[in-house]
Amino acid sequence: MEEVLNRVNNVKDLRKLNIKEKQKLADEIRELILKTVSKTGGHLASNLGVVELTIALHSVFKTPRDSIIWDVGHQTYVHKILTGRKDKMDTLRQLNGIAGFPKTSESEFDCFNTGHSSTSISVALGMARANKLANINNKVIAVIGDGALTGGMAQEALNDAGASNTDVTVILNDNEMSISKNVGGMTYFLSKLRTKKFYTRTNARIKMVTQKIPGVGKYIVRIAQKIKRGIKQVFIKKMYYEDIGFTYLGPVDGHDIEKLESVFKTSKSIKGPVLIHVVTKKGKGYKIAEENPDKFHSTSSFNIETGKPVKEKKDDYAKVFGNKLLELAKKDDKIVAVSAAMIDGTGLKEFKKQLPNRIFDVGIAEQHALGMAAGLAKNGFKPVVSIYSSFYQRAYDQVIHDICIQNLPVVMCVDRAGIVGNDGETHQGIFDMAFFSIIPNITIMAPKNFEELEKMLEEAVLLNSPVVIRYPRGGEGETKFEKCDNVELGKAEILKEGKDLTIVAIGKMVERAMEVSNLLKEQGIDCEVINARFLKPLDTCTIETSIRKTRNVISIEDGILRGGLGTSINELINESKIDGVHMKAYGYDDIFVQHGSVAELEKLNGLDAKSIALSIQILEKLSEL
Ligand SMILES: Cc1ncc(C[n+]2csc(CCOP(=O)(O)OP(=O)(O)O)c2C)c(N)n1
Repeated sequence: MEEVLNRVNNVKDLRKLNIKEKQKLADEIRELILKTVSKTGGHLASNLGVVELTIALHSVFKTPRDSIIWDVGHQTYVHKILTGRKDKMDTLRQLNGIAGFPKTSESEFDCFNTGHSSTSISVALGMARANKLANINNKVIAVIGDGALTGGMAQEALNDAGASNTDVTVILNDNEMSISKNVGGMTYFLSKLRTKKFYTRTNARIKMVTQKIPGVGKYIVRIAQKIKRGIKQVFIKKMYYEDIGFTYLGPVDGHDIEKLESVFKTSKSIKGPVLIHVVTKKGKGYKIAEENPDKFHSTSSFNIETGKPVKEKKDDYAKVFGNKLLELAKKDDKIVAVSAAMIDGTGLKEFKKQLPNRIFDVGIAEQHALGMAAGLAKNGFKPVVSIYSSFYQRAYDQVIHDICIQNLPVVMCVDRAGIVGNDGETHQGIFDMAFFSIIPNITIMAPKNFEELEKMLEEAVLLNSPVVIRYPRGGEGETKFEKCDNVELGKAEILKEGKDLTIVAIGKMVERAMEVSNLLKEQGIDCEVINARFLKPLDTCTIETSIRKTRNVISIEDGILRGGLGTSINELINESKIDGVHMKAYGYDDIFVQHGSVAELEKLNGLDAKSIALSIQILEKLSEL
């Protein structure tokens, strides 16, 4: 029985509850999240870990006047439940339902959109500075995980905030986990801090007691803080956060609402930047997730009793990539793998198990991953980096400056390329072809199926220059292709000959091209289907010959149109001066794509086979044949 949750529709209701009721509320919220995510899929373990933290935050801070910026934003289900969206939880991550991440368009309580890691402290500091300039006295709070703290942007922001003399609060949600166990030197430091329970109590008590003394309270706090710092220096040689300008409070038990509220109240009266160190357990309250927090970081729908996925997981591109890379690395000891906190997601788990010295997990640090890979390549190794498409966005300069200008042989695998579905606009991998294709020295390929990915990887590690291989989330399509030619640099593959219409597609959209071709055949239109394989260098010869024959061409790609395959074919038509050609490009047209299933989103954007085949523009042109 959801006795308390039934009464809590918004933060005002929450603030009326006593501590016992809030504790009961926490249990009920956990149940709702478990029930929801077991059906919709989503980020389970991170949300179960922040139930008390979120309750305490909304109890003490006056949201939405005070702003909470959630780093990554995958842990905001509790926040959504408490801020008026409880009844929409069954629509979580579904098309037209509530998003899995904060969205300013969804609620005034979502004060900033997030999805990518390590941005919250910068944004919070910007907001706090704006408040200061405008004489507005509202609080700004960044909630950041220990994983997200490994990101360079977070470190840059801490550096700036520490010396800013600005009232900004950073809440470090430390659960010792990124998606997997957190990595890097910062984790050693945090584990030392975590054990210093003594200081929490001292800190909070000094402030609580002394601030109650009228007149001299503030003065005493300052002296006490100085003494406290002195003591701390004796026990913790380098009190890093205080040294760079923060007042450090903690560590606090992140599942004790009373303690959390107490430390948050204390923090409100402290001038300048404050860092509150909160220790939580990922997956808290659901034993199966507590024991497997990495598996339940992000999950598809599952059975609550057993924790088993509803649909058995089939092989996917990431796994095929990981297995093939391991096979190649066993034969060539110059091959090394690089991951930015995504060993499991990118299929490198087995590689790590079998060749632990030849894989580097650098944390949520895509810029560093690529810079470091450039160094490995410069000194004679063949680094293969696997990063999700949308996360390459933040390492663009490293691709240009560290890798491509020096023409270094780094293989950049772009996982989750194209539409990823329910994670929504921050995660859709639709920009990579456009932003990679304009960089000199780079080769860009995309496989139509698993077999072609393996062949492309074989080819990529032999090339002595930067290579991108992009492939989608999940498995290959249903189509069994009759052939899979060996991969030859810059060579496309003609899958079907025809005389009326040339269809050029790349990557997973090659299957779509075959479907379109079959549908059009029923209408008497004979298509030539070309698997481009390479976006760069494009096989202009094969494509031009086909266009000259059919005089009608369409391109299909799972990326933003400008700068992608369609743009390249249009350029080819113009440069080769092929007159009287009807051309239409199918892809995502100048748009950020929302959340929903991949199939729904493709249909919505006119990219399913039926929509393409029925596309009025094409049929009009073709009727002239
Ligand atoms: C730039 C970027 N790289 C990778 C990811 C994928 N990712 C999402 S959550 C996460 C781990 C976050 O760990 P932490 O901040 O500690 O939060 P927790 O889930 O443990 O609460 C990662 C790597 C991302 N969202 N953004």
